[in-house]
Amino acid sequence: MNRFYWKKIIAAAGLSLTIAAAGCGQQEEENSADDNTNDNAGDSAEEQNESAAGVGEEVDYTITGIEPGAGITESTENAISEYDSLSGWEQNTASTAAMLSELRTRYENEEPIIITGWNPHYKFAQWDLKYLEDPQNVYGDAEEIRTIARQGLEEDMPGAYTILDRFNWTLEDSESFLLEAQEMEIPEVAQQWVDNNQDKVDEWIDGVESVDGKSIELALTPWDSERASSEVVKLALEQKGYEVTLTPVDPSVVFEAVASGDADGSTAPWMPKTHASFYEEHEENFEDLGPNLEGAKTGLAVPTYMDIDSIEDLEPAE
Ligand code: PBE
Repeated sequence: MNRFYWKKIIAAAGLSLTIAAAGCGQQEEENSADDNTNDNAGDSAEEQNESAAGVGEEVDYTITGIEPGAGITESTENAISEYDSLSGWEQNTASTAAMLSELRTRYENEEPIIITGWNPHYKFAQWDLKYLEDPQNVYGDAEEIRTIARQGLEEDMPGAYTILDRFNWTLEDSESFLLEAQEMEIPEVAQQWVDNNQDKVDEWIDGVESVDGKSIELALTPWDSERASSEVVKLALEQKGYEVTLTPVDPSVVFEAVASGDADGSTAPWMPKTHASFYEEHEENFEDLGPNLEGAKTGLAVPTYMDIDSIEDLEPAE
């Protein structure tokens, strides 16, 4: 892939982030409130089924998804084809901002909604949400976020390679960062995080030789979790004299760019499920430096006031 192509895709990815909340019509309010007042004692299997069938109808057999190019969008298409209970359902894709705005509105009105959800993200701290059980393991139990490097980076920039290889933080680090980022710009939160955690940064940069303005380009996906990790790694690399460019693109392009050598590395891949198809396509042509965050998760999620627990509780569309 040539550089022109990859830069063009960047523009497209940037654009998709600005798509405003798409016209996902408000659901009628009838019935929805009643479903939440069910006394557990009365929850026979039959009643559960009834209320779950009601959910399907109330959400118009639609899952509120995010960007079309996200890994979780592909996982959700797989879920729709693998679960009988989702037969005839659709996934509405627009943007993360549109999904969050729809979630906010529905939540405020205690109306049902089924979203594609993931951690690390602030939404579980902001709203009472639960993942639906996924007995067929389409989304996997736990994901990890990994660091990848282009072939030859270790020889060309051993110091940068070492810092990328060592970079890791926890789910808690990332989620408290993302909560802060509700009030501040991500680069500012990153600076604050590094100021408060210089001991961790010191472990990553320990013994690494300083360079004088060597350029390094990291590809990332445009979600806040990856903007956060990339900004933190950028600051760590800068402490050793690297000049770091961060380029947000779709997940497929992250892998293409690192595999072709157009980008030097990335802290954005989610495995073993979310980005598996892109990973497997390019696996011969990049180096996997292992997890930088463990305990990530993706799946279908609903507000806890909804009376369903599993994807299998749903009913196929007629
Ligand atoms: N996400 C967040 C992305 C990766 C980071 C789970 C929404 C996805 O590709 O699905």
